[in-house]
Amino acid sequence: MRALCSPVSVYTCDGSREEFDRIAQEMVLKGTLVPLNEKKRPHSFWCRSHPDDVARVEENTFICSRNKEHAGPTNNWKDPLEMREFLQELYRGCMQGRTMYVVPYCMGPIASPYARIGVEITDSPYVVLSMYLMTRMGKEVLARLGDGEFVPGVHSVGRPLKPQEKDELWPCNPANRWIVHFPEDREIWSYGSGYGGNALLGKKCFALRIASVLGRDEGWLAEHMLILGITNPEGEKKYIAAAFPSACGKTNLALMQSALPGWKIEAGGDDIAWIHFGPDGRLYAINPEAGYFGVAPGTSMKTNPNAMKTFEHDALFTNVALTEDKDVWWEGMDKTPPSNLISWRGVPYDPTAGLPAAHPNSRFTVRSSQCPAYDKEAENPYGVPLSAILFGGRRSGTVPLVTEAFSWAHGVFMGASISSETTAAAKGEVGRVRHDPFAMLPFCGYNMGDYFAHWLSMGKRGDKLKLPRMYMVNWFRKSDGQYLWPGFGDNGRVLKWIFERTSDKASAKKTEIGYVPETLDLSGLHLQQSHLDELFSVNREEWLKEAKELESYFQLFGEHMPDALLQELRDLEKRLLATDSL
Ligand code: OXD
Ligand code: MN
Repeated sequence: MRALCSPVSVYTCDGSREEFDRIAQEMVLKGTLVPLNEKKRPHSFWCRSHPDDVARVEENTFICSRNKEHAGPTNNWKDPLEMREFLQELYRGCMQGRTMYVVPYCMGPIASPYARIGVEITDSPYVVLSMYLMTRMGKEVLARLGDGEFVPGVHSVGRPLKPQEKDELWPCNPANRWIVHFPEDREIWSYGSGYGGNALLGKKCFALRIASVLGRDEGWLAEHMLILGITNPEGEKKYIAAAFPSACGKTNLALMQSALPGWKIEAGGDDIAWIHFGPDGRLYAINPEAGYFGVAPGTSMKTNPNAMKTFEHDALFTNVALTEDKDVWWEGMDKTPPSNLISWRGVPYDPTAGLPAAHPNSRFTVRSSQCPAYDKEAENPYGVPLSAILFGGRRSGTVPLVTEAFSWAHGVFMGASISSETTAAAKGEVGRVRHDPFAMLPFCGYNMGDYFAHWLSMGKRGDKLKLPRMYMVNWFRKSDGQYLWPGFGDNGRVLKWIFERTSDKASAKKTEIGYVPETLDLSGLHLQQSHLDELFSVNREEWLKEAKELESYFQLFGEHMPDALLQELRDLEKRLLATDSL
């Protein structure tokens, strides 16, 4: 890679704090990082990206399997040999004038038998700092690696420097971005972007796209899911994993403080879960990451106090606004913006201009162990046993607050049916409803139809009584433009019902689409009865439309679409059409 990319020097990261400080200091001197107020937010930095490098670029993301069909209809595909030839030219000399950093990192606790090692080569010091916060990284990883296997990844901002040329604050190459995966070779090549999932290769590229392929081949699951621990007032603890599309509240749910007294929620992970069968036949989840790369706007002491406390120190903020006294601010932190803000574009913020001070996909990057609600079991090498798996999306209509699946296959059908309104986490239009099966649309490294089949096969391998129960949730239902459900800490009420269902202690009503709560603990919450009714309502007309729409979506997968899911769809339609179905 050194011969191909021609960097000035090569540096292997040891993962120490001294190293972080040294690289951060270099970036401060260059002007890319601004140190925040030491008194208010010690050891933290503000950073702004290039205005065109602010989100994941799905249209430039490729799965280069040998056979196009193996990438499936939901991924961009290019022939791997042609792609390799193209990349050889693209990367030639791409790191001129820059340091090549070699970042050995471990996804999962170092001692975990389920953890995997990656090595990211990058010419971005911002990526090095982020990997330090987001993963276990450096010397200890090299020691574990020995001469074992790792997933190689190369990342370049795609902006070689000529001799004497002055660098930009955020070098990148928006006109020429490539996020490329070779699933059979377990390899990642990323070019042209320095932001988030495009550049931190351990996250979406490895822990989801490549790992989903590893999971298919080895009999486990790599999922876009948070992991949380929930303890009832009697001290019994269970674990829940939940899949939601990007920027739909996974971090808020994972770090939540339940509105119900006595119910404790602990955060295991906020974005990715690797799920294996344990020796007792239950499914166990580890969080491959060690940090949060969370969406900042909307995060406040009201919506997510644990997140606010997590990044009180040792945090990196990207594309948020900067206050006069060198602290951070974003929309939703509090009602009125402080005066004399500097916007994410680096200019004085003009509140009358109608533009946000922080970019909607601005982020905080911070170690998860700093979270006051951090679940120590997140370090358990064998993971935590799952009692329930939730699937959710952002849907203003049709989908009730919570529905329990009739069976594993029905739960897989629920996962496959998720649709959600698009958000700022990916480049493109915001607010358009799109299918996002298992919240994995941009992250599945192989044919999504085969992925559905893999989920079904996991259920067949497991003992029915030990498998987690599955649920569909929707915090975002609206009436007259208003959210019907308060969300955030009040989602703890839904978690309580799920907790008790998994011990067969809560009652449910059978509907055409699954079980809904007979009663939910609404103590202390004053919702209009009509709103409550609407939250749990199943409108047959709307669901028939939904089913018809799903039928045409599932056709996309042709013969890769498992019969068992088509059968689930037919059964749903039958229940909806029957007058006395229940
Ligand atoms: C993320 C995403 O950053 O899903 O987690 O976009
Ligand atoms: Mn995500």
